[in-house]
Amino acid sequence: MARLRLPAVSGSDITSREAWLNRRSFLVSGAATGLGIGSARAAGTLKARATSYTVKDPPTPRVDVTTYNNFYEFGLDKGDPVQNSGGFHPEPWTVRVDGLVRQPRTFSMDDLAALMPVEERIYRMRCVEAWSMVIPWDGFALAALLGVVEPLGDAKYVAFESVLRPDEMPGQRGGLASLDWPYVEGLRLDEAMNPLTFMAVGLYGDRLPNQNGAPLRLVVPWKYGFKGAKSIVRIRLVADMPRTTWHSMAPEEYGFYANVNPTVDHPRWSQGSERVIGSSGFFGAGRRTTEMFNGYGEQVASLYAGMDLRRWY
Ligand SMILES: Nc1nc2c(c(=O)[nH]1)N[C@H]1C(S)=C(S)[C@@H](COP(=O)(O)O)O[C@H]1N2
Ligand SMILES: [Mo]
Repeated sequence: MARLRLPAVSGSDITSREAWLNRRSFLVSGAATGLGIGSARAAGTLKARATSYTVKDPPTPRVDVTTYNNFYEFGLDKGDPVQNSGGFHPEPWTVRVDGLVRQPRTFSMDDLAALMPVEERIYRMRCVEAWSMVIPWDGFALAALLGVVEPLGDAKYVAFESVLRPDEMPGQRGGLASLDWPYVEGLRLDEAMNPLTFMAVGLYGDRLPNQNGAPLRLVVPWKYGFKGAKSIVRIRLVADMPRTTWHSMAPEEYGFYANVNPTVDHPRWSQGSERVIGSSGFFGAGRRTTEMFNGYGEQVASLYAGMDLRRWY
């Protein structure tokens, strides 16, 4: 880590999922690539359209965005993904988009580059562990991609599957604490079609580093960060709510919806405020109040009209 940090003694750190996973020591569970976007361009630089999506808070320094990560396929500690992902190969890569669609299709990253103009979006990201960042992503709206495959009328949910490569991902080779691989996340179809829902292929104007989910990852800024599956190989349109990784691991702690909500605490910590990563300072500084829907209520609250968000957390 290039930056000096406070010792990891805040409540959100000591009760993190990592510590919890280690305590549980449950049994080991079970155990693709011409990325055109960027590769056809000069030295990894994405030519993104300027953003119309931005936030008041300053962007988190790039060094923090790329060294403080959650990507359990590469290990449980925040520094593990950058440390252990050097042998991961995000090129060549394909993503299969199928299920309840009229035009199922396998896209190479070159196909995506040709179909999807890249734009920048500066989004807030709030992890369920009560820390946050502001990240300048480069990518395209998921709705544009789904439009290409034409969802059928009976499609109600979208499932996102991360890559399974135990040879390149040490966290998938088991150990005391392991998730059920591959990592799967999901959205309701109307959430997936919301203009905010984004497929990132880059950050800070360069292709995604391995540790941030190269070459393609989901970003859903009004939901907890775990909804944003990394290194996606398959997107499936389905009729029923998909079985998602964290929700099936601990349903009472990680809801399917996982909308950022300061009034619904995690059973083991408050969600009322968050530690702002990259902000230096003494105790008390570097925290902010957590906002309903992470500040995106105007764009997404109507998706949940009439729903009890305490029950559907
Ligand atoms: N495949 C996969 N995707 C994942 C994770 C993971 O462990 N595996 N962690 C999630 C969590 S908990 C968060 S907070 C974000 C972190 O994204 P970042 O490291 O790019 O900030 O990725 C999410 N996507
Ligand atoms: Mo997270």
